[in-house]
Amino acid sequence: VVAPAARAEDGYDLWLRYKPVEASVRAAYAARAAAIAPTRDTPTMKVARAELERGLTGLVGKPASAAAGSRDGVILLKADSADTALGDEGYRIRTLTVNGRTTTVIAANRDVGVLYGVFRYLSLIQTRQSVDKLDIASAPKVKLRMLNHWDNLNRTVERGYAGQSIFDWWRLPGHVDPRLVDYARANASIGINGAVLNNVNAKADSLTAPYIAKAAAVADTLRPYGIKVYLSARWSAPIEIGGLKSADPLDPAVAAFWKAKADELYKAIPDFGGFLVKANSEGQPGPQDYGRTHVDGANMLADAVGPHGGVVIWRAFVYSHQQPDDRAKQGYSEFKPFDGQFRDNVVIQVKNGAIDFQPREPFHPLFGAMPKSNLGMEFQITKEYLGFSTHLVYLGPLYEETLKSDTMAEGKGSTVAKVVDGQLDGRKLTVMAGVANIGSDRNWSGSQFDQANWYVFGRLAWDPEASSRAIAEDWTRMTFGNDPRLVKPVVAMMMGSREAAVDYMTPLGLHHQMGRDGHYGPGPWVSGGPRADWTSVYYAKAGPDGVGFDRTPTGSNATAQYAPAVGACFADLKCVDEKNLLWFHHLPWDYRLKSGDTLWDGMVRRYSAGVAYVDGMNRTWATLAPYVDARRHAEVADYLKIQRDEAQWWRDASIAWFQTFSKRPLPPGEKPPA
Ligand code: GCW
Repeated sequence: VVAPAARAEDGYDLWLRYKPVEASVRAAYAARAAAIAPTRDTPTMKVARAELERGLTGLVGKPASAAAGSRDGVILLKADSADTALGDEGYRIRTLTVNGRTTTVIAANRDVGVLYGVFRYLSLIQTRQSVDKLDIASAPKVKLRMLNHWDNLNRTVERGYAGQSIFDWWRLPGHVDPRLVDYARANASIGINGAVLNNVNAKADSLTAPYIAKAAAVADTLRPYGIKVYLSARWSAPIEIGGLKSADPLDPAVAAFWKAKADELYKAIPDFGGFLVKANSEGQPGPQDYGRTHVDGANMLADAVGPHGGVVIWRAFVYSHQQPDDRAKQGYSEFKPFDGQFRDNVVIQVKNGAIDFQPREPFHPLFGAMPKSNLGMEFQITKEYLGFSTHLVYLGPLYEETLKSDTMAEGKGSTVAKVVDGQLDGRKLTVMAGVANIGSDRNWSGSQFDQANWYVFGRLAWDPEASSRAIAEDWTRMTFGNDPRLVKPVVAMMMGSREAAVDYMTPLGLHHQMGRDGHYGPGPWVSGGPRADWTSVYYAKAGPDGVGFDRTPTGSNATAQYAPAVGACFADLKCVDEKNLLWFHHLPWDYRLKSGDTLWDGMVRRYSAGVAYVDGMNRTWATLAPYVDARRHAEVADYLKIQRDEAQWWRDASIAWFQTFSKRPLPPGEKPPA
């Protein structure tokens, strides 16, 4: 334990650390960024300018104020371009000559684009790129880039591992924690433009007048940063807070309740984003309680917010224990038949995989299957199934793997990314949502490295085709520093970390093997309880004959929910990628893997490889002490030790459990479980 030095680095600044650049390059940067031209001041222009000033002051020295063309090195912020390529939120940064003077122009059609451009410009200096001859244009490919907070009104956070909710409902609206401004800055810096403030397992209270006033105060704080506020709506609110007997979407009184509620919301929050809804899933109420459909429910709400420009984001994470079918099939079965029936302002939000944010899942079969509907992506940033906030697992490769998956829906190249950004079917209302990992901890995310997951989510929402490695490098440079002796090993650690977690938790396509309820640590033996599809044994199907869930035509036939070429490949042992093997197939313990190992031996080796990777991260991190400030270094080192022990725990427990079925010895060189 290191006693915190005064003003020690604690991670609060996230990737927006504006520490002075090295003396050797300072003059060169300062020459380009010597002054900022006066701007026309909208609230957003004000914060853009303030951020630029703050960043430059930290990085290269306080900028002067000077008109463009009056001297070299002036930065001009312009929100009056008419550049169709940039859209509402894009920006262009160029080095131009004004009156013979070198000038950097950060231009956009709207002020929020300027703000994004400012963050981009600062990041160039933060990552030590040249700002001498700039010509950069960038516009987001996805329209709504949102965080979904699963935050409860009592400030607990469902699946949150970073302290309490940052939304302090007790003190709002009278007091707005200034921390919300830093939250807004961080989000704007990566292009996030929406936040759902409350848990999808919603309480109707959040829609009462006092809470609307609180949400309005949050909205006022986030607005200059281009971030809209949304709320999760509880389906049964008309009964709970509206005094009605029913929440039937076809009951005119129910529709009138929601219309009045929408009017009330928009009066308080004129740019309110809309509703997020979890209906008829895991015990939440929904239109099916009245014999109605998801379409009836979503469209009724859509009609309430539509006149105000609002959207309804309806989650496809729907499954029921009364439905005996493979849970992996239920989302598709529920929604696919409704393609084309939702209103234009409805988005169906689909988790990346068909079960639930597992360390690895094949892409959800709904992607590509609903071309006539708006289909959004829901990733989980908080690491419910990936070791909470103590395990170092960089999620960039997980997101990228899903986004690059080819649905083949409209032939080769129909990637999930192209579904999500609307390219494939020409859709305009597009969504990428991330379940936030943010809380009241000083470092926001519970661990230093989990900040990278927030960061990469935002960057990929801006451009779903970006490279998670390049993003990891930017993050590392901005968060820790630019010394190549630091950057290279840290990026390497990050890039392999997700695969390592898959290996020590659920190798070769295994899934849902964690402890019951808490979802922490191994629990492959979990069985019984209220429902089979909440147990590990249901998913692993381990027995003397082998292991794995048969989702081919001889089993649940979930493979038939994919485009024929994709489904056929998943179902074919010669084609399926071994990383998804046991997701789709039930195989004997002596099945031969590509390596030549038997399935049993190969599984054991993968568990061990995961542990070995974490060992490696511990060793690498120890060598990086000279390049990282002491407090953050020590915290990461402590967490890596926890992760090391827990990777071993996962390996040992899993091997011990599965060996009771395989009844085979461990392969040579493998240590028996402790
Ligand atoms: O993964 C499960 C979580 C629940 C969550 C649910 C959902 C908000 O364990 O905590 O509830 O998914 O996504 O709705």
